[in-house]
Amino acid sequence: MTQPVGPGRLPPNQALMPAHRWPVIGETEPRPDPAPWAVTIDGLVAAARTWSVAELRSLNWRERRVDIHCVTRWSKLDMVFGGVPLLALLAAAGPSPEARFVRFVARSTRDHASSLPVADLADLDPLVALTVNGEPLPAEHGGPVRLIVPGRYFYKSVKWLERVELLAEDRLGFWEAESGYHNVADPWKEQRYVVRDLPAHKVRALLQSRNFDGRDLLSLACDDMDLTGLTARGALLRNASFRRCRLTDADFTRANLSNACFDGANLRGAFLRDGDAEGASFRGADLRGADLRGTSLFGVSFMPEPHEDPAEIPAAVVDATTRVDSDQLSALTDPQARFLKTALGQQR
Ligand SMILES: Nc1nc2c(c(=O)[nH]1)N[C@H]1C(S)=C(S)[C@@H](COP(=O)(O)O)O[C@H]1N2
Ligand SMILES: [Mo]
Repeated sequence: MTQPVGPGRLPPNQALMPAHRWPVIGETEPRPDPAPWAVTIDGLVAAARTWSVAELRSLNWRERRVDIHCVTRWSKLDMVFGGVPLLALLAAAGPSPEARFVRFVARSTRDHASSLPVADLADLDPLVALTVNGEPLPAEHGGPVRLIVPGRYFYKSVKWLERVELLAEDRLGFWEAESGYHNVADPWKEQRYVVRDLPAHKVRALLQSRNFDGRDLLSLACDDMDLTGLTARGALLRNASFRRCRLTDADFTRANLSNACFDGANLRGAFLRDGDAEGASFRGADLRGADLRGTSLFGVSFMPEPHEDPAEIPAAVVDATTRVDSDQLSALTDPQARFLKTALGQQR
């Protein structure tokens, strides 16, 4: 069941996850480490401080109702997180005047991290969270302790927080550096990605070759083009736009298409296998004969959202020749899954 959402609760181009679902995004567990859990604040502070989880529990406990918005276009409203305000911990450590950024480091095999400007902390009021909806945070969702940053895309909310470092200069976090995620991440301004600027002549040559194999083409814009037979195997096409393109028989095997837009594109017979299409949009796209097996479809939209005009944004053309594994349906919001299931059953 999707509960009705009042106006102004969902940032642009976000859709609600059903209440009972909370996907695990990115890392699924912390780095194995026998050391007891502790959160340390260091860097440009008067006195570095460390708190054990038990100590955190005994500090200024606060419960906070937070709406979470993932950059891959799903949101969950009214999550209640419990923990200690980051500002209370910072006050105890005493940031130096030259500390302008705060970096959050996870107990993670890849040293997963993210950062915020110190100047934004008073407004955002992040929480060092230990519980969700009254229960301890499950490990896959960042337990025993994660950061919650209200008012930012959820990638700023680092799971398995163990270090808070005050810095004079910013250091890009994991997603911000690796995936072109926007360093501010305000969902109300749709600050999802930075735009990678390729010189126009390079873009032209690339489009003429119709070969994107293995290329990093974040946010590439190629609306309204004839790209029949394009090969884009393993290409990084996050946030790319292919609106109304001819992409018949295109090969996007193992491509990263998260948040890409294929609205109105002709994808008949295209291979979209074994890739990542989280948050992508296929509204009005012709997907007959297309193969999406093995591709992650979290938050994908195939038909207009309730607030959109179906005359302007029609539903995708999907039938029994479109190939999707049944377990991929569970990654969709309820209305999208219902639409796809019905359409897949149609013979033509
Ligand atoms: N340590 C760590 N924290 C992380 C990530 C990660 O991969 N590793 N992914 C981020 C992203 S992109 C999102 S959307 C949220 C997902 O949190 P969830 O798995 O609890 O839904 O965690 C964020 N924090
Ligand atoms: Mo995310």
